[in-house]
Amino acid sequence: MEVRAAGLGMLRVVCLFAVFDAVCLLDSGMLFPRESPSREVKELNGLWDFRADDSTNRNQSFERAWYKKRLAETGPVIDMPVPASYNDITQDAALRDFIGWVWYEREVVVPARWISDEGTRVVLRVGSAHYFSIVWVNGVKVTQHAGGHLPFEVEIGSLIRKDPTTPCRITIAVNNTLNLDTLPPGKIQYMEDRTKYPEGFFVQYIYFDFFNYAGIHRPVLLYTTPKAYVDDITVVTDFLDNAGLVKYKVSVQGAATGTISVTLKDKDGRSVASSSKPSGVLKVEDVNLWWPYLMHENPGYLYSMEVHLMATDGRSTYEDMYTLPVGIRSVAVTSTQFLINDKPFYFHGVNKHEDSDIRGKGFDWSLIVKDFNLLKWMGANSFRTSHYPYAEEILQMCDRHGIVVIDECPGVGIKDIRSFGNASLAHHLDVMDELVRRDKNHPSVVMWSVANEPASEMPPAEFYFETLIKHTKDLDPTRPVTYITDSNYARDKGAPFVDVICVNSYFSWYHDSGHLELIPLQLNNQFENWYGKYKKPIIQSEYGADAVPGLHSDPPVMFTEEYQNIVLQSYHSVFDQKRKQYVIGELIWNFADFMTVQGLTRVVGNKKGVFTRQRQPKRAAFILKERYWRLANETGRLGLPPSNHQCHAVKYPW
Ligand code: GCB
Repeated sequence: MEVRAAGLGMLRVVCLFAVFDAVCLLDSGMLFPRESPSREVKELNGLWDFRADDSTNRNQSFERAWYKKRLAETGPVIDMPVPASYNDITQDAALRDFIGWVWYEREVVVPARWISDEGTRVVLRVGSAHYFSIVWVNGVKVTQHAGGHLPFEVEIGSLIRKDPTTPCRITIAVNNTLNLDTLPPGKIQYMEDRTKYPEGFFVQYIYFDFFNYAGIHRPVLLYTTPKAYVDDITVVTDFLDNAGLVKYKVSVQGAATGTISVTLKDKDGRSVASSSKPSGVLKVEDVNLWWPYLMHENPGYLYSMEVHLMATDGRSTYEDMYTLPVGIRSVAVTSTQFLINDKPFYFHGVNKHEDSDIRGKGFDWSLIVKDFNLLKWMGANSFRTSHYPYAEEILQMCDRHGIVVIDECPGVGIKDIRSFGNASLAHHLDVMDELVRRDKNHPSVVMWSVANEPASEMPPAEFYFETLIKHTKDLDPTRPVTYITDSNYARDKGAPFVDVICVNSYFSWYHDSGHLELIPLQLNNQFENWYGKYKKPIIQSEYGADAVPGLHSDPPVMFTEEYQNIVLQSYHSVFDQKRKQYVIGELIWNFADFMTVQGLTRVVGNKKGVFTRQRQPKRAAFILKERYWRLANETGRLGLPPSNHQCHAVKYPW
């Protein structure tokens, strides 16, 4: 590791760790469920019974209390896979476009020991369900949750112990209706013109450009912990010379007293630091830092932090073990650079969606692994979780592979002035609490994005973003915060509060259509104006053009692969000038084609992907691949020919 200015490094460590104690999240933690000698996990994925409440008032299921009996006794049910969006599973257009409550139900066999052992907590956890969810166990309501992209959980041990002979019936009702205070916001409009619309006809308006897929999108599971358990762990990392520093805090629930031991192990299982305090700093000599992909020969290095709790409540003793992967790295922003481990980091990556054929936004390991292989193949070192938090398993992949993440909350489509009101802001703050609580320990997450393209020119945006960004920094003082703007630099009200300016622009597409020759001039001015006004580093957080795969024309016209290529190349020539100054990244819109609502500007979805929805490359993917590998060699300090990388099959002449 290189030696750096020791005084400055020390100052940063002191400042970073001093603010650590300010981190104050929700009442309880949200550790990812992992098996350990003291914890078991039982996945409830697979087929569930399913029924949509298509009554005219969309409320019959509650009037008739469907949760009280087996769903099949309330009416006809169908098979529904979990996790998956329900929209594209059947041949029924009404279910594809359904707005309202849908019901999922499944009976679960709970291991006898979980029931008989009063010292075991049994937790039901839903990775995510879009958007409102209510959960019953054996007809008793146990929890509810608002928000479609973050996990929620509830302890159900006492309930299933009431009558151990009855099977455990889990009922989950999910409603995808969006209103002006949800994230993302939406609006229901009833159509009154009886010459055009039948009685009760309504539409859901949304202000974002992806299909509002719904259902149980991520794994549902039961897991156990002892009655006294490790509830949360927070780590903040840095380094000084060749020593890694891991400041940590462990919180415990279920016991007033107990002893904790913390051991940090390297990849080979060797202990490199340990402590017997619930909080403190672990020092790792000769540290292996966590490096991004293509910035180091050995990216994504993870230590394992083993936390061991022994606690007693007077009568019984409980032992709990939880292992957290920890990557040791630092993040900092200057007026012209983004630094990871004190080295300039240039984002050459993509924007994604959780989206694919049939399963919609449903979690799917095959898709995830394929996407990571494609990212590495094309030399992408980063992505933004446009426009909502992705599954935790995806962030774990990023940690392991060194893919850098801008972690975005679902604040997309805040366009109506009423969505800047108090109720919306309060919900937005809650969502940031939940997001930071879930993702704070991922080394891959280097920045929070609190919104995408809000109407940031509206007067209330100033107070809204000042409050939101300050709150996010209070939650996590260790990471920069941004939001993504498409507003004009002169009118944008939130930019004074962000650490990095992220700008989306679509020159020669949504305006000056067909005029590819204007891109350099307009893009150059965009950068100069934003930097001139704010003196903050800039990421081109979106740019691109639709291309229907297989459509060709020369000279290029819109929607052909050639047009998409020229758009990309025209942007790239400007990036190459500005990245030597203050542009710190470029994220293509989009990694892959994705589904949207039907409309005049969308041809079976948004076609700005450089891969098709089935993950086959368009010509643009090869252009990006060549560029990203070249950038990796220039900016990543890799100094290696691309052939040294197993994911890289084609040789280029540099
Ligand atoms: C944007 C949005 C993104 C859209 C994209 C487009 O600015 O942030 O959600 O899909 O433009 O293709 O119009």
